Amino acid sequence: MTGEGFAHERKLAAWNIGIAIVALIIGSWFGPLQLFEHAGLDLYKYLAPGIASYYQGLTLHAVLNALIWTTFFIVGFTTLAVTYTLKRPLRYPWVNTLALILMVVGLLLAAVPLLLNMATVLYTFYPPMKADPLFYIGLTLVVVGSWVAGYGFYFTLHAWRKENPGVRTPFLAFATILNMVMWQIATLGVAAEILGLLLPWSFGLLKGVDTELARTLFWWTGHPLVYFWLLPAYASWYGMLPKQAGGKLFSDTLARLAFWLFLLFSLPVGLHHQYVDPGVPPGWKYLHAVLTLTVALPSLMTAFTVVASLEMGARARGGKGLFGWILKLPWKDPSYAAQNLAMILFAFGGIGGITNASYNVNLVIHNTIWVPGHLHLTVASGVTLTFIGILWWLLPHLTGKKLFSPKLALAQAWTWFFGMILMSNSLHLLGLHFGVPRRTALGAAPYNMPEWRPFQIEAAIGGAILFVSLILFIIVVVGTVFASKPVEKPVEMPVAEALEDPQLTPAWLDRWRPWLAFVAILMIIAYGPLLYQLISAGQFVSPGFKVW
Ligand code: HAS
Repeated sequence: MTGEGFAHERKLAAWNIGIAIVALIIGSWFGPLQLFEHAGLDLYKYLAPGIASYYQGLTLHAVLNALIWTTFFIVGFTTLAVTYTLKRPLRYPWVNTLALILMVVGLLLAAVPLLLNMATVLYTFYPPMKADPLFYIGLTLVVVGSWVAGYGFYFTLHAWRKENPGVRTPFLAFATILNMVMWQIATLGVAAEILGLLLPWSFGLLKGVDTELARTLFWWTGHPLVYFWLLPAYASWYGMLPKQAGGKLFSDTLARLAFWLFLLFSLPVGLHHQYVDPGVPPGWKYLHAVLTLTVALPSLMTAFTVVASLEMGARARGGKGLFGWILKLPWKDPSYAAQNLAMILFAFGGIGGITNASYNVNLVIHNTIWVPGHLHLTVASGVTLTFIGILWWLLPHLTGKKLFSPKLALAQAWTWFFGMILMSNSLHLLGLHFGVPRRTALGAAPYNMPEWRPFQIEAAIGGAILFVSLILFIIVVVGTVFASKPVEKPVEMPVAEALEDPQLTPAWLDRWRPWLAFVAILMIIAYGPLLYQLISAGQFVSPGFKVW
């Protein structure tokens, strides 16, 4: 497929990615406002009139950025990655069209209560905070739509395998489809939570809810959710970025192994979000802590393989010395630079993640503003800045128009980078040293301490830089779509070749059944007895609260 082929697939991808971009722009608008509020500068009434409270803004920020931007972008990106690298159209295009319709209807339904302040429950929607039923129905449809998109990809892969017996699945198709499989298993938890507890409760059919059971089902989904965001970024780092750097994928075998390990270990780890929950016995927390440290392994493998691939590219471009090669990477290409900067920030976010996973350190930072520090280095930097970098080739690929001002796109990446450094550094320090709480309108809190102020100002400066970055992002996107000249020749998806022929990759790294069986066994061990215990001791008594 060239930049001009597969019209239906390209249209589907364009819709998904267009919606994702709008969600990112609206959602990100609230981020700097939150940091300004913490530093004592409440700008909501000027820049977000109509928003009832800090908490409604925070809910919109997190739902739009963490759930909507990511899910729509990932489905759109996967549509292109699968069809481009399998070199065939979708097997049943109507399945993926239906998926898009379900996701859009879900988004619109959820938007109503969100905007009317009837679902100010933050993105984790922990009960006993209670939202309007439309919010739960809307989110369910978005998730179901993403499942249906997944089915469309599986049918397509199945057809391709029949047409190409014995051929290794191209890496990008393999990696992005694996992510959809992982997502389907991951979202069983939140599906059970919403359909079995929250929706009947919000309709008044259940008198009360069991908050511990609901949280446990939520985190069944909640942690693998972060790998659902991360794996497409990794797919780009492994399967595209080396090409953009003039190199090759260092090891197809290692890359695939890392993805299988993610499928296995990203799922049974949710309890590391519940170390402080009294209703979960310590043995289960210990098991999930061990598995959490295991899931860091494929990320460490990724750091090795990706950096090796980039180094090969830089050396092919004349790079020399132990670190001198880094200067020969294509830093002037905004698509490349954004992704490499994302990678650097992610390395620090990952180290923070390993810190969080350690039970005793977690007790210090849990529910403090350290956690938003961590999540902004991971999902808001490692993932989002990578997706933005992908957009800088993807928009010209989809629209047939040149990127509007590569210089502004480059400035966007660097401002995002520096803004996130200032913001995350101060949030980490505030959480660690002072135990400053997260998810709190700190500017209005009577206990806001003078010694917090310098860090809050640092975070607000980071927020201001990020605000500039957001404006640059809007200019480049709108300029490319509406005001740019046509490209001279279609922009191809950058697909990196592997150093060794992928046919030499062991066949067991291209077989699904044994891995899926391992996943089922691991999930039954990690969650089966605990869920049995929680359900049989269930206390469905808590009424709902509308806090803000
Ligand atoms: Fe996390 C909380 C543990 C990764 C996101 N995490 C969160 C929350 C979010 C989030 C959103 O154990 C908050 C949820 C909430 O609202 O309550 N996290 C981990 C661990 C990892 C990890 C062990 N997190 C992520 C990723 C995320 C994400 C990825 C989003 C995409 N996290 C936790 C824990 C909590 C938590 C606890 C609960 C905290 C609490 O108490 O509430 C690991 O997977 C991280 C492994 C990663 C690495 C980094 C590898 C480095 C690479 C880059 C190499 C590049 C280089 C640069 C070196 C070990 C791959 C090259 C440069 C050149 C120039 C070439």
